[in-house]
Amino acid sequence: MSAVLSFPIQDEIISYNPATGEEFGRVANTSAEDVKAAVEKSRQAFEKWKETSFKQRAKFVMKAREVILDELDEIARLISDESGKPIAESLSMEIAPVLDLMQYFARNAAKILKPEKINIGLYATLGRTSKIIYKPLGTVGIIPAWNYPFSIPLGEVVMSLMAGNAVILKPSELTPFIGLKIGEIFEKVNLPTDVLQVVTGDGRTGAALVDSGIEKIMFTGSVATGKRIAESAAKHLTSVVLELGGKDPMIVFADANLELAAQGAIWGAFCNSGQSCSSVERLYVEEFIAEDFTKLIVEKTKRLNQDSGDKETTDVAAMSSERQIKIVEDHVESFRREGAKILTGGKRNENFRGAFYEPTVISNATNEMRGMREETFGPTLPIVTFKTEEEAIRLANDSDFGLTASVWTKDLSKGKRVAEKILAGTVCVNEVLYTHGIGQTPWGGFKQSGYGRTHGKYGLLELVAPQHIHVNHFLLTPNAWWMPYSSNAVETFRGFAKHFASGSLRQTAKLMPQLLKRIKELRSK
Ligand code: TXE
Repeated sequence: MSAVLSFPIQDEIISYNPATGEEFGRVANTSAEDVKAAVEKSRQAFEKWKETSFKQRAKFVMKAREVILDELDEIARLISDESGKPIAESLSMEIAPVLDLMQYFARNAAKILKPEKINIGLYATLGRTSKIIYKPLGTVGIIPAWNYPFSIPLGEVVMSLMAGNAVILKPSELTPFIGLKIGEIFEKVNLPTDVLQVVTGDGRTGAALVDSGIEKIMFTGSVATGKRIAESAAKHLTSVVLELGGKDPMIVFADANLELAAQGAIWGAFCNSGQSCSSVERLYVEEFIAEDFTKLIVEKTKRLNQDSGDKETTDVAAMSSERQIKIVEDHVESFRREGAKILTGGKRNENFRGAFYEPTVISNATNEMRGMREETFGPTLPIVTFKTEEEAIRLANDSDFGLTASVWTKDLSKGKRVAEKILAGTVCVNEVLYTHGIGQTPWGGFKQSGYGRTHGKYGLLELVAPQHIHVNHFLLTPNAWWMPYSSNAVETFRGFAKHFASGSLRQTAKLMPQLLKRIKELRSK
């Protein structure tokens, strides 16, 4: 048993195929006691793993890529069956991007985490040098959601391993088999025992992992759970990265390529049935093109093919769960009640037994409506109009969330100007949603969307502790600021404040006579 942990079953959780509502399988609901045992094993495994070279770690990651490529269709099918998403998206939005991330971090982690000399300014003239080395943290706990159950946890596993950490992954209770698959992949490449463990279970298992005092938690999920985790992690001073979703705005100016913007809006709102943290959940369109643009959106939405995820031609498939569909029903109902118009969709798709909700376009929405403020996480696209650039920016920023946003215009300088005024972790110009797929770029949000970053250099730096090594190469005299103090010392320190602290060598030269006097004094003591 190396990568996958199998515990005696204390309690089970059942995973369902959301397209059919049928049972997909059962796994252990790992107890707090067994989580504790996993953490102990993880700590032991870390002691050896932290000593491995980047080259050795990369070998495991690159071999794991090969396993995924060998089992490409089987894994894509597993992702579709357990999470509900179309097979096309299992490949394009889960497997392909994470394979790219794997090769990127396998090849570049050493470069990103290379020891770094620091320019310490005038302190260097005193014969000192400083450098930073990056040390692995220990055990990283990964607690992902169910919406990208392969790419999000696997990406974080790979980055944690490349940084030299041991990992415990607690997959979502809605998609445990996909989590176990990640463990199995690393087991196949003989990753040393317990360096990666997968503990299945629900929120209680997750809570036990947070409460175990491990070194880092990487969490993806709801704001409420994120806050609970941050609170509980604080008891151990465990640091946390929180990725808590969004209510992402898309701004379409009249001078945009409207055909492209409409296609982008539809993909941004309806891919993965709208269950992406960076889904388009608010569309702001310039007033005098709003009617034509909305018509275009509705026409295109009506042409989408909704069917089960296992078919290659399915555009929009099942949602992940009944629980999620209820939130969408509730939001659409509140749009209706508050005076918005449902132009297409607006109900469950009764042609299917499972959790299917029709892609829904809504007009006459306003920022005050509940469905414009809370995360829907479903296939809905509410549209609001604006008159000026300032109004568009104000409406886009009028949200508790700030994960991603997009601006659509052919005028790129306007696009960039508006992008920089939007409070979101990522803002795209004439692009939407997909940058989680670029492993090189940071991912994370402002405001209630969470804190910390995954992916890119900043994501990797979350998984290490920078250690400062400072060396004094000049061993002839004591430091001028050491004891004993005297009037001569105080005069020197005045000089430090006035001259040395200016950062200027020329200014500091004025301090030399006083400094020599002070050193002489110290050496005579
Ligand atoms: O998430 P939860 P849910 C949003 C979206 C959705 C809502 C609820 O709006 O409707 O969240 O989704 C584990 N200690 N997002 O209920 O509960 C849990 O087992 C430790 C946005 O599924 O946050 C699972 O593995 N762990 C989002 C994970 O937390 C705990 C993606 C997420 O569950 C725990 C998904 C606890 N006390 C939902 N309680 C995004 N950022 O993309 C639960 N968990």
